[in-house]
Amino acid sequence: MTRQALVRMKRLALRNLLALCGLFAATSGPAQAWVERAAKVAPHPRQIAWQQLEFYAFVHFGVNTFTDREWGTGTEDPKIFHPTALDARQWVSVFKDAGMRMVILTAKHHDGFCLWPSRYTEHSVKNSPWRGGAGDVVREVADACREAGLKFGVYLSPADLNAPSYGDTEGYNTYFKNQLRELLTQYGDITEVWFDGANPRKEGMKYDYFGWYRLIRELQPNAVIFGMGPDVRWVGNEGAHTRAAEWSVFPSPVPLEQFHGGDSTAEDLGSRAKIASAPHLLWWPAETDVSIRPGWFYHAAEDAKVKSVETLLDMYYRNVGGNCTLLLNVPPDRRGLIHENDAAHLRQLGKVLQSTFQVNLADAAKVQASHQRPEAPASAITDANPATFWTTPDGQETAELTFELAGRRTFNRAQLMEHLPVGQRIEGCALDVWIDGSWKEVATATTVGYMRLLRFPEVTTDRVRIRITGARWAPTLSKLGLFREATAPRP
Ligand code: FUL
Repeated sequence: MTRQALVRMKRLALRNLLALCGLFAATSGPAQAWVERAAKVAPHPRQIAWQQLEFYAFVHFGVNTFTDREWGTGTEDPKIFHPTALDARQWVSVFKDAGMRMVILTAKHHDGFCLWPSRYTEHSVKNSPWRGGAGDVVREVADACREAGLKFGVYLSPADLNAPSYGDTEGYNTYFKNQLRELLTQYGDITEVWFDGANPRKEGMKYDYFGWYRLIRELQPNAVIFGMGPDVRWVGNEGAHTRAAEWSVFPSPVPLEQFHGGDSTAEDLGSRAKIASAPHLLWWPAETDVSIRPGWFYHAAEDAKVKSVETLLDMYYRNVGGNCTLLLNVPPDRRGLIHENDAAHLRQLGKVLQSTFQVNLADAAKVQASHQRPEAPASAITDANPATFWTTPDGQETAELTFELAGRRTFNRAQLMEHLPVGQRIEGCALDVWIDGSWKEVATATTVGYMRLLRFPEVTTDRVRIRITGARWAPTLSKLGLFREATAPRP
């Protein structure tokens, strides 16, 4: 018998004994084994690197910018694409000031117009008056991102209303892969490839999803594939609505090799009930796409409808702080610039984020844990090293952690992070503060995942406590942050 098998047997024996005492009665048996399995589904390193980008820009730009439409028809004359002052560095400087770490550009939207001079169609910037037909928006944005240290990704619409082959499965898939190859080989590192839901659909058209994925893995192995793809899930709506419990483990009817996305619109995607009946469990984490304006493309009539700094900040807390990444669309105008209103809101947002999260008031705190492992002690939560983490012995799914701060501190925001390389585990947690001689609960949450941000009225104390009230398996934490958002309303 191997050592591992022996440990497993001992664990089972202990569980049975505890079950006899009634302690584990509700969580033992095959259902619990499946829950344990879900808790141990681990992300691919490329998915972890992607999640760490947290907040990034979506850029919808193309012929629709000039026709004032949201969906083009494919019959637009390329000559209408004529930005007068396009400056990708201006876009990227606004995005960077907002705290964003990547830009995803609509290289091609459903109308088929290409923002790069593709060899495979005449329907592109090369037949526009912009830069005398010698311009390449994809290149200018990719270069500006690289210069500023931001990642770059591309949106390539599976639907193409201009391509004569659209509808002819074989011909169109070849055309599509040729264009994908251009984007994956001519512009340096691509961090995310974005495939939307393939609307408008064409009768009889079958997409060669697995051929696309093979090409991406071959040419850009670190890129994640969104949507109709295996790496990143659409959160399920375009209104930045987040679930109270956002699980990155997704129940799938098929194994990963056969997976090309699934319906992610239900409110409950990953609860115990959902995973219990799932034939396969996949790491498929959520990305939220939402626009700073009502539309995805720029419309002058929406200049006064740019979301307020308060709304954007609230979306940041709920999404980045709710185990999703936030892909915020900011459409350039007809000049080819980010409009002054959008730029002002984004820069203000960046200032608030920067000043709030600059100083972690939990740094240098001393931690006591009800349970820990010698190789994963609670001190790892405050050691400012994201690679180290705390966990409990196997079979221990609740715990209490008490933090003695370096002095009395005033804060109104808390940040919890799990150690994702071993899976997502926490199902419930609470934050207490020591006030006037007793513990006072200030916030509770369900899942944590990559990051949970908690908001509560300002408190001043030198002691806080985290209670892990439930987990699918031995819970982990790699970080506690305590912060003060100065602009938040006072209690
Ligand atoms: C959808 C598209 O139809 C919209 O135009 C937009 O690009 C949105 C982000 O994805 O599927």
